[in-house]
Amino acid sequence: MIFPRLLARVLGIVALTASSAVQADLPTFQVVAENGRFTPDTITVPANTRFRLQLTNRNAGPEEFETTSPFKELVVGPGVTRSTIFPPLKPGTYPFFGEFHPDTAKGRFVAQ
Ligand SMILES: [Cu+2]
Repeated sequence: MIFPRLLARVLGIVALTASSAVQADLPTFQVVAENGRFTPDTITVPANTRFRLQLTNRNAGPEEFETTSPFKELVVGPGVTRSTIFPPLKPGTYPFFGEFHPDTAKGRFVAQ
């Protein structure tokens, strides 16, 4: 039976397209890691809304962007940009840090 399989494929493609369209609409926040710091170090995000963090690493070596609550890790090589999607956050302040520069790479999301 070819038709059900074809239908499933078409539906699968539609579902994929729909979910990537939703992701494209996410609020996106850019952060640069440079000289062992994050810029900006305070990022105001909408509360109760998924969002994307896009990190560009201009350090000489790798950086690892990390939050403990919610738990997220993003390892980014030098000269590389990567992104990750955060779950909806309740209003509040959520610290983040760079695991490879823990003394200087510190910041926070402020969800409001
Ligand atoms: Cu880590």
